[in-house]
Amino acid sequence: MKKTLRIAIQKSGRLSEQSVKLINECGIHFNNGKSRLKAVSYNFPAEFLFLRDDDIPGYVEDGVADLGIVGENEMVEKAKDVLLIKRLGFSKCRLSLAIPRDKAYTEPSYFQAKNIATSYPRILHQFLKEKQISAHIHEISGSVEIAPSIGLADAVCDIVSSGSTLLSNGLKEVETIFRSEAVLLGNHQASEEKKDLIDQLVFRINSVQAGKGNKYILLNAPKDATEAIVNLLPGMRSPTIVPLAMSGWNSIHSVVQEDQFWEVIEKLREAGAEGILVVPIEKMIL
Ligand code: PRT
Ligand code: ZN
Repeated sequence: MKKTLRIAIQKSGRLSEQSVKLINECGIHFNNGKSRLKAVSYNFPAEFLFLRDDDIPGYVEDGVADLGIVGENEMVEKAKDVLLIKRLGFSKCRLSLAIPRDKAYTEPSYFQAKNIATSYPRILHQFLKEKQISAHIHEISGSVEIAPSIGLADAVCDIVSSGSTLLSNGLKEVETIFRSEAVLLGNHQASEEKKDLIDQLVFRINSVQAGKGNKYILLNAPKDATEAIVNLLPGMRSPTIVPLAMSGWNSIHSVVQEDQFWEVIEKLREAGAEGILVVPIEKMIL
């Protein structure tokens, strides 16, 4: 029987939509009724388990799932024996210590003998140990941010994204102890056949990510400006140059990294480029 990859993704929460979107961008599709716990892809040998994110590292460790998508914070906190196969670049956040806004803060020794509420006792314990601070960790599973105002703790250690939750609870972020994003997890016991499927999936994810990090650029340039412009455009090998019907002009095509994009555009204009078109790249095979 042909092997099928089992991939665990969050059923409903901050990771769900983006996890499914990434899988779909990899050309893997499935029909999923909202309430279902399992779905089978109709165009890739994979099936999907929809679970709470807390359970995913354990399912992957046990081999119930071959792969899982969770926040790196969850992976480290659960401390299961899993492999981090790939960082996925979405659901970025940080785990931070925060204290009431009106308290003065200079350094981590502030937390000595304090009560800290968190859902991440393991990661917090590690930080406190490194800083040689002895504090009391009060583990709670949700609504951590209200702990100081109800007298449950002196400080919190919680996930922060925009910072507005802390702000609206009268808290200020004073130390970032962990940075996280969604990650693809695997286990040690994958068979050769499954490893092949995992490689195929990772190859597709790399192509999707590379496409997102780059733009395809087309522009027109007078022939005498072509060399200067080509020098600004490295391309995957080198830019494509096509003569325009109008004599004395070329069309130049290339790929530009997203993070260098505006800087390059400015220079291209200065060098005489006209009619610049920028096109998103869906996938880029490296
Ligand atoms: O039901 P299930 O157990 O599956 O989900 P969950 O409630 O445990 O997790 P969920 O869906 O809230 O988050 C899943 C993952 O998303 C987390 O493990 C993080 O890796 C990541 N992530 C990214 C976040 C945030 N951003 C985030 N902002 N997880 C939680 N938050 C919460 C945070 O706890 C705090 O309450 O949002 C609030 C802070 O947000 P800001 O924008 O106000 O700073
Ligand atoms: Zn959870």
